Amino acid sequence: MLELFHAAPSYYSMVARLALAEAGIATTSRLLDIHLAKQQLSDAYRALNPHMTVPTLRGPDLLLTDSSEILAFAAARAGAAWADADPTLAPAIGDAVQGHYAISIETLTFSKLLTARPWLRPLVARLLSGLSRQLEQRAAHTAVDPAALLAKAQQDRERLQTLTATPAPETLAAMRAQVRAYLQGLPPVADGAWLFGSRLSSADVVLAVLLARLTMAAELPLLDRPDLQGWWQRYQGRPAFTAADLWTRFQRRRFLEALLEARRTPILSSAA
Ligand SMILES: N[C@@H](CCC(=O)N[C@@H](CS)C(=O)NCC(=O)O)C(=O)O
Repeated sequence: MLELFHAAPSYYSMVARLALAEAGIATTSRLLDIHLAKQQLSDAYRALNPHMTVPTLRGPDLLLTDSSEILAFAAARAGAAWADADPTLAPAIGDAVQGHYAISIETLTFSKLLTARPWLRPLVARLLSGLSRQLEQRAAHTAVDPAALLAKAQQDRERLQTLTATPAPETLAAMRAQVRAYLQGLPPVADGAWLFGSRLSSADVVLAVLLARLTMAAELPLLDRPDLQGWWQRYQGRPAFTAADLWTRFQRRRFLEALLEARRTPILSSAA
């Protein structure tokens, strides 16, 4: 059985959940609390995923530590059921997937949050700089891959820089332009079809997660193409959309329930 380590509201976990659901791949859910308990930073999880991020997919002979790898795995398993299997379409699908990964979802989400609630800025700054300091202190006192902890601390400092060096509304405007250009660059979609014809593709999976996030951030007006609006309506009716638990609004109760469930996650119970 495959185990999916993920977090309920996490964007890249949703990419993995949707890819796996669309490909009909069953997994055991292993929820992580990446927000309060920060289980992704634990040594047990670090041994599994040195990037200290979710999602991770683990199987008897498999360890995938990035959503793009899980997406590619799902596409390979789906075989001819997905348009990715068509060599004439694969390059364009690959470009659409890559274009999606070039968008910093975190910058989009946080610049929106800080534009709407500027008073959160000092809190976010304190949290991120506190986290960097804690990681640096841990790195100084552990023999377990301290370089990875320092790299993560540096990443948090860079996040802080991105969020505070430029006023949030300016960052948000740049993110909106990038997302708009991405959506404009997607192929025209025929009535009743998916992005690359009658078969689903990896690009459909990432687009669905992106649009779910735009909806949650009240940024769906960026989607002004009627063909893609029709696509989005159709996509939300797919069984996998429900099965993958794509969040289109923040669900406080579910968020807290997932944190509680995460406390019981046997992170490495079946490891060597
Ligand atoms: N490139 C990675 C990015 C994963 C990622 O950034 N995950 C976020 C949640 S959406 C995370 O784990 N954040 C926790 C952290 O960075 O400490 C992927 O596609 O899997």
